[in-house]
Amino acid sequence: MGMIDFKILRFSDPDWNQKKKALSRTYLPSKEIEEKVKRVLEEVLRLGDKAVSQYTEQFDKQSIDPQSFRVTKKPSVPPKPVMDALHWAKKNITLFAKASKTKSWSIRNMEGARVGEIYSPFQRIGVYVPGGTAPLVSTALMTVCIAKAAGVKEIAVVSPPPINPILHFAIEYSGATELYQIGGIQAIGALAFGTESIRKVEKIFGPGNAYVVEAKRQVVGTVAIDLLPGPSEIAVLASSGSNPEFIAADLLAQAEHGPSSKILFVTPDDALLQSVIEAINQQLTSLQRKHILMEVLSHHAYFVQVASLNEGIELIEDFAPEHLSLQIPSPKKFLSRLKNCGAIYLGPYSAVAAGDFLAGPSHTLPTGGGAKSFSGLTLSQFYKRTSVVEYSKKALLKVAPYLESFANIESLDAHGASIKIRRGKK
Ligand code: HSO
Ligand code: ZN
Repeated sequence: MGMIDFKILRFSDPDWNQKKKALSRTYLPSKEIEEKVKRVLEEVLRLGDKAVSQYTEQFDKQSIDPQSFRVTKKPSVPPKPVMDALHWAKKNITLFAKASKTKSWSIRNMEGARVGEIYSPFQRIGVYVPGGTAPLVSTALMTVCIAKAAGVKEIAVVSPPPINPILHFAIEYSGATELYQIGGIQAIGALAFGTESIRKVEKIFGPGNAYVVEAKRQVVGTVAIDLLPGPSEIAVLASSGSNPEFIAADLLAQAEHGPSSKILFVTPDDALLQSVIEAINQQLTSLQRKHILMEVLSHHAYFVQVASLNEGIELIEDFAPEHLSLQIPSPKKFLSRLKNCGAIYLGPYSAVAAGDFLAGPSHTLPTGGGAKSFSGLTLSQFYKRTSVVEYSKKALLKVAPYLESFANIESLDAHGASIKIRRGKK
């Protein structure tokens, strides 16, 4: 084939340090997207359902009366092979979620007061499930099943119309309590502000396109959000002896998500680098989403020869990938040095697609370098935390002088008086 002009960077390149730096990313929404999102959100806040309906017509080319936003029709049960796959995924996801549960706790502090934290699930949340060219059934499972495991009572899912029938089934099967056939910025607005037909939620979860992600960012403050996941991406770090065909397949798998997906291959071994490119060229010919793959491979794919595995690790930490596949001997040894990756896959048989579909951890992960500041979706994000403090008179008296000192320093005498009044008297 050889039609693609692959971007190959080498440590021996004269401007290597510059090139290396260019792989680091910063999330900045485009001005155009930012303004459009602001306009649509303002309209949803002002006009409620009417605006949601208008934008659904304008952006999704679907004319839906607000009374029909909510999907009440029961989905048909999919064929057995689909059911079996959904069932397996749901079980693994729920197992993982329950194992990660943070328990309420308390200790005695230095003066003997009891201090602790209690966790309670959100009462009402919203989950965005993208539509588009691929019905992301696994995304429904990987958000809603976790909410369910956390004990969230009301799980309102929004998804752009028309909702694929299997996706519809998966949303209900995961435990959604409401489903609305609305998508895009207007759906995020509806969840955040509430409309006549959709009650406002406390927190919004789920991935989406650049507009949805920006809309989530803009409603922070009105509601909480999980994270800002963008187009999928993968980095693979490999050394001599690893399987170029497996590597090529994993790179292509994440690249097929969309034209702005990113892929990064890093190795000290130039021969392996060449074999991975060859394998990509070969595998590409038989894949369906070739147009997307070609776009990603030509514009957002980097094949990097580093001087050593150490340099490779540094580079990956700086790139902060959503997924990292480690194709090196004893990969676990490197885990303590990898802190900026959404999810790490160890060894040749940990196909990233297994994690995408059913391994257990949520595939909603930080992208675009966001892994430096954010973590992937976990059970704990479906909880709120409240601290609890309980003093006895004895414990309070022990620290009364300190409390009164603070009150003096901060010139807040009512604070001081609230301590004094408890002193002496029974
Ligand atoms: N790779 C995507 C998740 C996904 N893959 C859904 C297939 N379906 C984000 O990690
Ligand atoms: Zn994927």
